[in-house]
Amino acid sequence: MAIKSILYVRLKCPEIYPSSVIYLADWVHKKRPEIDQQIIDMVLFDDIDEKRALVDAIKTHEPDAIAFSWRNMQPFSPNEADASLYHALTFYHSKNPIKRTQAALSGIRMVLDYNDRVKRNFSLINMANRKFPKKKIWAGGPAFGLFLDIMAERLPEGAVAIGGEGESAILKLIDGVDLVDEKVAIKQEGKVKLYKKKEYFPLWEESTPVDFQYISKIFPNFTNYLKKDYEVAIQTKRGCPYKCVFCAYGFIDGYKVRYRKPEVIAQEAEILVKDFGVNKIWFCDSQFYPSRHSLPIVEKTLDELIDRDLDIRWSSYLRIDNVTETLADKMVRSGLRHLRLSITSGCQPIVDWLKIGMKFDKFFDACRLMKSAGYEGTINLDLSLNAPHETKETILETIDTVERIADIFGKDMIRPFIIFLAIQPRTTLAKYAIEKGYLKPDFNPLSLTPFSIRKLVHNPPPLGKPIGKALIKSMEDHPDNIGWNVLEELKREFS
Ligand code: B12
Ligand code: SF4
Repeated sequence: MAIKSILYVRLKCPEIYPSSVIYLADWVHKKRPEIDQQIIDMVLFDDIDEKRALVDAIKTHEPDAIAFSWRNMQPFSPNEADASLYHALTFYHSKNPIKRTQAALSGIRMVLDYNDRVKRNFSLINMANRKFPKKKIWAGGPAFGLFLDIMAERLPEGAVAIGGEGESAILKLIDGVDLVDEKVAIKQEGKVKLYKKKEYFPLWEESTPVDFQYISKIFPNFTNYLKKDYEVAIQTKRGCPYKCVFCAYGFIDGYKVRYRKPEVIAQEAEILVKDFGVNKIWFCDSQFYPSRHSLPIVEKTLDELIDRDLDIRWSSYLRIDNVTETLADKMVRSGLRHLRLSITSGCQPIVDWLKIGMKFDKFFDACRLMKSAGYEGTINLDLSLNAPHETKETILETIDTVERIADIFGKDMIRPFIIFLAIQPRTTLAKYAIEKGYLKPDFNPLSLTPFSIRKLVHNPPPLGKPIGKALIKSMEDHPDNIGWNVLEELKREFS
């Protein structure tokens, strides 16, 4: 059957700009302009209204294909801002039985909510298939990147699940072309068949600014994301060349960095700013400035933004260890507003073991360059205390490093942010955890129970307990300044 119309269904997640469906629908429109497209966003409906809203949209638009886009599969991230981490730590480390019981109950409630959301999403997809059996069912998005096989098991018979970037796969689905060269999973006769992607999408050659006028027509709720100070996402590249042992982004996006053209990125930003009133941007790359190889293109991108004199404030996942004086200056002048620096540890041998590829002498120089370039935003320093090989001494070294960074920028500007290493499948850390016996070889990263959560967070003994306790105490006593208080507590305890 030739596909003439597509309804994109953005499945519910905590509210965030829906870049997946916007980039995808724009791409399809440019390559197959004859296709009639519509976007419906489940974020904007109450749980109770989702099914009705979807059925109404299908009846109104009568699409040939329903393309579900699913963002998060792991809502639990083991960081200080996540209440489920507090409940898990309190349950395991608190001496107060009342608090432990409360934590257990709250933890169970969160797990039930999480499982409920996953069930609701699958049930929407299955309901659409049951009620409208002639329509093609496609499902993709970040949730499928790491868990394609597990997710495809729960899709209806004949549905196609797409892992990772979707541009070439969706055109093949539209054209009815064989999908054997794409990262897809197809469920047939109860069995899931998996295929591998042969070639990544040529991002450079194919880059064009999103046609937001078209997007506003097919996505009536687009305006919801254009409120003042709403963070709109723009992608500037895909891929990251590093292989940090805990990170799965290379598996999702590839290790080769592929760029969008700098002038295209700036044109896209300009349209958003001038025609839609956007003033806040997140460059949604795995890594905005991966390495020195990227320097010319990253500089050119910032030049293009500066030349357009756009009133924007931007942020991104960003490494600064390879920053130059000129780049620091251009970042600041183009509107860099917030730095989130994932140093993970402040101890060089630990950072080396984690294969982060960062040297602290260069990192301190980079901090000084950012400061002299006039950077005045806040800085989140992501710290994964209790990484493999961590000791009391390495934690004290980390605290010392954080204090040195604070000396450069000023203590008030630094926010140490405690985020434990989460064990993601297909990473070296997962292999290590299995070898060490923390995890079973067949661990299910998607099974969230109070017991599995504990295993998926890397916080083993003997340091697990003092770190857990320091964190609980700081979360209770200093909710506005958790990171510094955890570090001070551990400094007292370990010195
Ligand atoms: C940037 C980013 C963020 C930024 C987003 C900033 C912003 N304003 O947009 C921030 C820091 C806020 C963030 C937060 C979180 N993130 Co995040 N984030 C990313 C990152 C690096 C890029 C996502 C992105 O925007 N890509 C650009 C868009 C265009 O690509 P895309 O969405 O993947 O869409 C493409 C394909 O998926 C596909 N596709 C999508 N839908 C469909 C549908 C069909 C039918 C088809 C054919 C194809 C298709 O085609 C699209 C175009 O190629 C990814 C990792 C990665 N490298 O992909 C993680 C990622 C998406 N995040 C993830 C998570 C878990 C989170 C958090 C829950 C973490 C937390 N607990 O705080 C929160 C959730 C936020 C929310 N409200 O939902 C996970 C999601 C999957 C999972 N494992 O659960 C990812 C994949 C990382 C990981 N750990 O695996 N994140
Ligand atoms: S630099 Fe960032 S995106 Fe790249 S592998 Fe390391 S953690 Fe992942």
